[in-house]
Amino acid sequence: MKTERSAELFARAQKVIPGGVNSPVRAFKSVGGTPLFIARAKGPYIWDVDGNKYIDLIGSWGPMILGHADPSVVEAMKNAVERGSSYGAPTEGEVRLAEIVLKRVPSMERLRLVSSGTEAVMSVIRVARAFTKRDAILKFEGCYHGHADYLLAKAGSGVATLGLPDSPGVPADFTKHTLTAPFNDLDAVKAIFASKGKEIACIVIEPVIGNSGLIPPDPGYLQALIDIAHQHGALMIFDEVMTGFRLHTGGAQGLYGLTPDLSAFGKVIGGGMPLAAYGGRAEIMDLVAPAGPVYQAGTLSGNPVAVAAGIATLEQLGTSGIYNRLDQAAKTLEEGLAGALDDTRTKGRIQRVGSMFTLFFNDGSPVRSFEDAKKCDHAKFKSFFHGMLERGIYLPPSGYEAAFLSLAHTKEDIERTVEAAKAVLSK
Ligand code: KE4
Repeated sequence: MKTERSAELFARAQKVIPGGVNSPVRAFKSVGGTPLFIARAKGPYIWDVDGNKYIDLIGSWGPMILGHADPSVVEAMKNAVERGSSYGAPTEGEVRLAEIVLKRVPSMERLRLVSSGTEAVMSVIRVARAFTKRDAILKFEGCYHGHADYLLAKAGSGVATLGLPDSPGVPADFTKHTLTAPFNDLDAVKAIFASKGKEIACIVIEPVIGNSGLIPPDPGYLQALIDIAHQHGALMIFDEVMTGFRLHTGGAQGLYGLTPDLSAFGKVIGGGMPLAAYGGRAEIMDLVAPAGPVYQAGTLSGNPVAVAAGIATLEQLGTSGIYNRLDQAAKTLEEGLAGALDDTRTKGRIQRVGSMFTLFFNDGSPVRSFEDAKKCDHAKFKSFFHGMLERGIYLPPSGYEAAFLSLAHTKEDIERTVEAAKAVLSK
């Protein structure tokens, strides 16, 4: 596979952009090799600048649930941008998008549009702190919520100790209110609330983790967290940036029938454009300026072109049966990949919720936490990744990421992916 042009561009990019990319995971650091520079994409396919075509199982890390360059989304964006790209003033589209989201996500009574998942989570935590008048937050190992300083925290020595910065440039003071617990471990959460329950403003969680590879919650775990939070006067925040409108028309909370107090959305909601949202109960969200005193603002918040892409995407996702169709296709892929592991006697495990999945190379036991994910064979993932890439299958370049199937992937695309996996694993 010729990738000279990508290599040239990568060399050029590293002279002007840190690491040559505008988001670290794109640099192929954990799998090695030269990142592909993409020329175009359509439906389930992407083409790199050397003309190589791939079946895309990243989908821009989640947004492209309809497939790339979906005609209705392109049309909506064209119509919008011909009327101007940004006004810095309210538009009807923002109201329509908010009404669509509130109708599909019953826990949401108010929402605010912002431009990235990081901004959505950062803002929703500020509101939770204002509403509860508390400072501490509880997050979970292996969950990623964007790059706000205090969320770049790792667990301190004991499970109840305060967070330590997980990146240079984050002052220790900024993470001292960030508590961390292992995912799927209720006892750890009970211990933290027993010692610091009065200080905790909120729990923030990926209801289905996509950022350690795909890790589902144990049955009943999320509801138990909501109950513990409420017993101590804390709020429950679901970070649905990845799961929102991906797993179900109402996100993970819709899939599992749960009611968090606040939620953050991103990715799918913007249809591939820089658009995210946060929201929840009106009594909490009406604290947000200018309705209330909690400040949050954004020049491009509710951008009309991004809103047009979001509305076009969510309108298509409102078609009845569309999530079943996507789930069935993902189930077929999961079964095919599991079959490839069996046929080649490769030790490993597929974990899937809806159209998000990860192939873990381990002894086949469930991956229930970030600790479990770390124990997987990431060297094997690295060679699997490159073997699949050579066969025209573009997986996320890290064993700690979820892959995404879109509504544009055909039966043949799924069969080709499974055949490629069998070929790679039998080597
Ligand atoms: P953004 O600021 O990247 O739009 O969203 C941050 C974010 C928040 N919450 C969750 C659950 C997320 O998954 C993300 C971002 N996800 C990563 C994928 N692991 C985006 C890809 C990247 O960082 O380039």
